[in-house]
Amino acid sequence: MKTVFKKPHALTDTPFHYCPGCTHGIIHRLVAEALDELGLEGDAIGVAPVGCAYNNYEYFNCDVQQAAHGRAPAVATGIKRVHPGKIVFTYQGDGDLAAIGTAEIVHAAARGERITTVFVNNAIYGMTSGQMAPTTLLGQVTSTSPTGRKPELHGYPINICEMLATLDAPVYIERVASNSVKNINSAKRAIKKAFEIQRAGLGYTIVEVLSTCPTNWGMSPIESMKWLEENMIKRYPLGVFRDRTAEAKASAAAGAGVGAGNGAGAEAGAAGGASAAAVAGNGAGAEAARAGQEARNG
Ligand SMILES: Cc1ncc(C[n+]2csc(CCOP(=O)(O)OP(=O)(O)O)c2C)c(N)n1
Ligand code: SF4
Ligand SMILES: [Mg+2]
Repeated sequence: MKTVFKKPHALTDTPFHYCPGCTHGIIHRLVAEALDELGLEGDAIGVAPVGCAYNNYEYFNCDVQQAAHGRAPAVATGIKRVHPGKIVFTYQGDGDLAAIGTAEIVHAAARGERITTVFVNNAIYGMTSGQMAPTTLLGQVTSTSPTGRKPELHGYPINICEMLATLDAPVYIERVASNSVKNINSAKRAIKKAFEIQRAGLGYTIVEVLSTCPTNWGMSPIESMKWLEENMIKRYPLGVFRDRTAEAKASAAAGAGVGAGNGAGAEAGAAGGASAAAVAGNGAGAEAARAGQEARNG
């Protein structure tokens, strides 16, 4: 019999523990498919969050290090610097990344660490039973905003991609969604591209995936997909917020240091040298890259 559909090899056979309709499982699959297709499984090291995906080391068929809540980018930085030839990715929820881990993600991105972040934004703390997250929408009911999120009480949602796109170093920032076939295909393309950029040693990449939490949103799986489409995408528009792949490649080819000896490059990058120079602004190529980005940003 011809096999037309199978589990990616980069996923183990352990069944997911996620609730019905939760898109963490879809996003795991996309990461695994990208690793398979790029032949990276043996070279990948994941960093697991604290949140519903805390035990994704049971699911990914590669080494995965658990980090304390919010600290995945710092842990990934250490792993990547010790193993510059590996593909190192963090997998983080919005409570993990945008609340307790805000400092870590901003500084890892600002340093241009050559890691990839898969940011799963479901607008709520799923694991701890539905508290408000920094990404909770205005008016959204959560267990800690029972009458809806109010700006005067709870402040405004944080758009992580837009915020990180104000930094010089990131090479690739894209927001995608997990609610339709079209959007899931696009999410896969984005995750794969991020890994390819990391494999080429070009710099920091992040893919935000809008996700569902039917359990804590109090909805059926179908209603939650609809809610994501009608509410989350309005607040968190899908698209590419930064793509300096071409510029970073050109700088690398011109010998600016990106990708030239990952270990040394990472060290220099941290000190504001090679990798930062390639994407951020010490050198003609980088100046051009910055001008191009500014033009795109309007
Ligand atoms: C230092 C620390 N503070 C708080 C917690 C409690 N905690 C566990 S998971 C979590 C939030 C998870 O939400 P998110 O990161 O959005 O992941 P999700 O479950 O929604 O995927 C919190 C606050 C913890 N484990 N450690
Ligand atoms: S609580 Fe929410 S985020 Fe966690 S597994 Fe269930 S649906 Fe997914
Ligand atoms: Mg969450």
